Amino acid sequence: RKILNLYERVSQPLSPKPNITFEFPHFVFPTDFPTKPGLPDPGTASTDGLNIPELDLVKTVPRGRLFSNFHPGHREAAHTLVRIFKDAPTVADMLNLAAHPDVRDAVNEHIFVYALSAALIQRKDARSLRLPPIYEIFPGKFFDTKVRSEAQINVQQQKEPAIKEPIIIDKNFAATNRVVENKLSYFREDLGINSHHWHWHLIFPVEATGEIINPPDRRGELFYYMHQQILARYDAERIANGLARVTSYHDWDEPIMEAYFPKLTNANGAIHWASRPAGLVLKDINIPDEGVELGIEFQIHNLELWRTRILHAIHKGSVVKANGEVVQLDETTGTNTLGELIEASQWSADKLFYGDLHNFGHIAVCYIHDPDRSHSENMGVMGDSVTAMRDPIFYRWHKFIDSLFQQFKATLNPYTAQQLTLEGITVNNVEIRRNTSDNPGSNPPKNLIITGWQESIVELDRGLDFSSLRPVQARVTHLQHEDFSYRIQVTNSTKATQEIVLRIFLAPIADEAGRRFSFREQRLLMIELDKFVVRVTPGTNIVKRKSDDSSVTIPFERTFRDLEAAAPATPLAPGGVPTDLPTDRMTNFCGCGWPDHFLVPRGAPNPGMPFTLFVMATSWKEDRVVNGEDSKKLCRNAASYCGVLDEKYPDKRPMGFPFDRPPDKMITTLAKFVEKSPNMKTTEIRIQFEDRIIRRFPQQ
Ligand code: CUO
Repeated sequence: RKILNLYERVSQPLSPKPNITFEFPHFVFPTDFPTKPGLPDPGTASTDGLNIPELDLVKTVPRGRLFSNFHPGHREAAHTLVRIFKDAPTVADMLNLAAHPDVRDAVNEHIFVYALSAALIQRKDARSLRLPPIYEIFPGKFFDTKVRSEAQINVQQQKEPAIKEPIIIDKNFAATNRVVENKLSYFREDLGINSHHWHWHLIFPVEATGEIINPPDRRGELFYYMHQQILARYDAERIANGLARVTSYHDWDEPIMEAYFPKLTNANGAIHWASRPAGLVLKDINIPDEGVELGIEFQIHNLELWRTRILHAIHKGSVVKANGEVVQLDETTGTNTLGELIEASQWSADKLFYGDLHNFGHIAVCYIHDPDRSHSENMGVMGDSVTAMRDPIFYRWHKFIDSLFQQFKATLNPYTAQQLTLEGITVNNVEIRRNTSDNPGSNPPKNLIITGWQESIVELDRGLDFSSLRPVQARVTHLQHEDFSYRIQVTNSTKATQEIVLRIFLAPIADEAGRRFSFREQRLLMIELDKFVVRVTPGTNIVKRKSDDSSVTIPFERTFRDLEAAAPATPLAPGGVPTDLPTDRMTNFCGCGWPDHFLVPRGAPNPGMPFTLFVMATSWKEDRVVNGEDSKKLCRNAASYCGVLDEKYPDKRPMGFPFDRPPDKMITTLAKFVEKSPNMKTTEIRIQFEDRIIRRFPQQ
């Protein structure tokens, strides 16, 4: 609860604050703070006589300004605060420091939330603590300005926050149907998808702070894979909506024709995120230092130069470090090395030479409307990892970034038969069954998944600065699918029980015009649905697996509360602080993970959209990654896209295996690819979208 309090109305000062009694009475702020070497000297004494660390660098991004974690100056400011929080001797000291008005009310609110969240994740002594969903902290990054006004009217009129009368969020608020790209707004503006993206970048920051010297295991490869999977999923949605797949944005002189008008504002409505009208062209960025805020300057020519150098490295098969050492781009570590280089992170082989390509692309696009800020405009949504996925250009930019990785993958030898087969294991059959527990007598057709809309409630009062007296709720509509299970028949023809990894993927069969994909195209559209280990005894085995158990998703309850299952609004204590918060209001710290409600693409109306479901068995003995004895397996819910906190990535194979590399050129269809390996199996399924509200409880 104390942590939740810290996240309440972060744009408003804590003190003096008539409506909120802040609760840290028994924490004593340590007067000798900081105690660890390496921290800045204690700064000036605060009003109540306690010393706080020097925050000048943190304050280079003033309060009230938007924050970009792709901007090196902003990142430095944020990481200075992360380090201060991490270096506090105890969690209590850290919270005390965070709650101090000279910190909480003095630093940029976005940086405050970023730094506190990052420190809570990175501190091993804070792992059991939870933080609220990012859309509750900053509703302004998710909901239309109109929602804010409506909430304000409700609060002023003292309307009951009854579940039956929440503010209704229009799922198409950003544009009309005349905008073709708006067909995909249910994906791009989804709360769970954007929360996932924020968490991913929070867990895998571009720079380490404090004692972390090594990056998380295979961090660069995860950057490639997680974003590649976003593209595969987005393309499946596009095809379902009759649109062509995303085209790479690599001709930077070309006007960007897909506009985006976010209609977002900050908590007090004073700052609007910039719109990006159609037809703008990238310009050199030359933002001067303003007041205390650090500027940024680079040319589009820099991006071109960095791209050339990176492609040079890919085609030479090696990168050169700043000290002249040559690092081979081999099949084991090459993708990871490139990921660090392209993003670019602190672990780039040579950031001066290979540059900051991906991050600066975000910056160039987010200031495209006012590249020197001569109009004093704010940045667009591409600047913030919480909002970037709302803009159609995000996908085009990342398609370009992905094309660099794909060019590298094309330099690797195709997987050999030995890498693709598993002696003694045959996958005979795979099918999908819908869960019939609600209706036991029914016998739904096999290999059909139904999707539709679901309504869920979100709480907005934490993030709206006028709402300290009354709860504010909103009802959002999001995609949902009915529960289903996989039923996989595996024959083990060896004499012993075997532990195998089952890898499940899904990909559209044909493009928007009905033309069937070649294997070269379809492999790039493969969406990972699940990956898990099972034991198979000699003979025939039936493996059943529930869709909710997916290794790519976090459970529904971590994203939303179900509308009908939701508890009544939390009563407010005198002073406006919620007295007791049910745990399902909170997102676990392991908030990284694809949202369960978006596990499968939407599909198309009756008779549905055809997809290939693919299953492959590999050997767990070979693929297993051994972690130390003290392995805690924290945050392992969504390991496929997010890894496991503090541990090695739990699968030795390249991410996306076996589809991450182009196949032998003789293999032109997926059927030919599968034919040679009895441990693989495909089946055709359909996903049928029903344009109505479907109810779905998570599986028990
Ligand atoms: Cu996630 Cu570009 O890396 O947004």
